[in-house]
Amino acid sequence: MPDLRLILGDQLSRNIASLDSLAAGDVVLLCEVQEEASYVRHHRKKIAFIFSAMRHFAMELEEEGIRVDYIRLDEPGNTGSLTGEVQRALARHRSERVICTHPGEWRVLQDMRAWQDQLGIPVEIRADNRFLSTKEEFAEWARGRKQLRMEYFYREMRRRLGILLEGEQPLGGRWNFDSENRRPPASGLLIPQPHMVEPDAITREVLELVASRFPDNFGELESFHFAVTRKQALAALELFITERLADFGDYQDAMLSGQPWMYHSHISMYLNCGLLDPLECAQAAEQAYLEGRAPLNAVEGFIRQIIGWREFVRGIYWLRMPQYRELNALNATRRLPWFYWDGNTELNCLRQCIAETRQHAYAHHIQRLMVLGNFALLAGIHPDDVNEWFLVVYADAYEWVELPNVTGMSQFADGGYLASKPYAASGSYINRMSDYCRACRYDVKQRTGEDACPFNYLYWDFLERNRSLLAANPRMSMTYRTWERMDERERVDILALARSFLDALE
Ligand code: FAD
Ligand code: DLZ
Ligand code: SF4
Repeated sequence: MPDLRLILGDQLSRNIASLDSLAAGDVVLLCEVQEEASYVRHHRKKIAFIFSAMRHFAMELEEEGIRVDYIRLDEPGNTGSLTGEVQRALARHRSERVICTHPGEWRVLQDMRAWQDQLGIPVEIRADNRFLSTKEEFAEWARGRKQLRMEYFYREMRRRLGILLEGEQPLGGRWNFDSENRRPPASGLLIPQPHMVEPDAITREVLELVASRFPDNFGELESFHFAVTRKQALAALELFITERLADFGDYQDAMLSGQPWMYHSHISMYLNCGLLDPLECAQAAEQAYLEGRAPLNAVEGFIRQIIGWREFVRGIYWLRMPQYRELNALNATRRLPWFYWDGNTELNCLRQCIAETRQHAYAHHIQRLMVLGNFALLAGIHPDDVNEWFLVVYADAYEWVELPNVTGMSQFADGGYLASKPYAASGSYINRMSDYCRACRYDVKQRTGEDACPFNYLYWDFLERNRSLLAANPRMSMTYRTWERMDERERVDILALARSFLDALE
């Protein structure tokens, strides 16, 4: 009897655990299902990317001589759910066992765990071998720690993987060069073109399918240029290493109108769906440093994101789910303003970042954290709404990575378990790190008055509103002192402006 080997849309790696020791007659099942395509109303480019990458991956397996059963979304009889499609495939192939890889989301894991009883056959769920730290290793590292700090986890990962080391010590004498990675955008920066792939016949067919089946979802489908095969994703990585990595560090936090890609790598969607492997990305960057093609601050910064942050947030997700999804430490209750969907706002920084997100299903980290996330934090938006938005709009979004970044890093909804202080900032941060304020209807230098930048008064209002939770934090005490030293009249004006702005949001 052939085994049924299930591959999900974000498991498109030839070396994935569920393809290990594949026997000649085994069948590999990939299925496009309505349930996965609509559990949130994903960006249309995200759906197109995943379907096209799935179809290309299936074709490559077939070219190797592997038996593949590929179910298209519009195929007659498609039940619309993973469970239904596994059940149908078991009957079709007379299989008596399912082999899968641990999924990236809690909700899918619950389904998979139920299959054994539901379908009456053994279901083997193999550990996801594409991460550099297992769930168990992370839990062991976290045991007994009240707060988790990425920096300490990262140092252990550097040592364990032997990356950027001189003996046991960090290359260059420091583990972290972040303090050198905060240059504002200089004028006249020459930013290279991103890696772009012309859609082939398979992608074009998928684009038509998505246009007709998901006409009202968020996001544009036009000018789709993502890589959809491993070969293309490797080319995207190579282009980043050659053309952008050297400046990645200096301008990591910089934002410029009309420049969504800056010097970032744009590989998160490839990493997260399995087209690229995290260790190969980190090692490619290390090699560039050793060959003198990129400076240490850039290379260390990039490697930290991949072997540090990416693994760290995944560890937290599996350690703390399902409770983590319920957290709302700051008791934020407001609904997400509609302009997050249509971009119709006078706040230029938000308008730019939302427009780029709609167009590309991408925004870089500082846009997500210090503009889009920061505003939601200051305005007290309910974490459920913020999480839903971030899960919908980015091509790299799966709950294992989206939820800790939103609930933990951006919204401080876990009360400081992941981040030592809230990433809350006034307009002056955005002004320093971008050119957005120059073309804004608001004045970033003003704290009060009808032209004052809303980030300015919302920032102080946020601190005042959350005083009981934040004032004891030693990293916040200077800020509270500045607020308390402010003229009483100004403080009253600031809070009143914030109140009327927030009331108008609703
Ligand atoms: P680069 O800046 O070039 O970084 C290189 C790689 O490092 C990325 O490709 C990514 O794999 C990894 N990385 C960097 N920062 C993080 C991080 N904080 N967490 C995990 N991996 C990281 N990333 C996602 O992959 N999916 C998400 O759904 C997601 N949601 C986010 C939501 C918020 C509110 C914030 C603040 C961050 C979120 N991130 C998410 C992290 C980060 O913003 C993206 O990984 C990054 O912007 C992807 O662009 P890039 O590939 O050009 O990254
Ligand atoms: C995101 C996504 C989408 C849009 N569609 C599918 C699909 O049709 N079939 C599939 O197997 N996977 C899809 N995915 C990815 C899954 O949602 C992902 O595997 C789970 O969220 C677990 O991370
Ligand atoms: Fe954003 Fe304020 Fe700058 Fe306008 S002035 S772009 S609202 S930070």
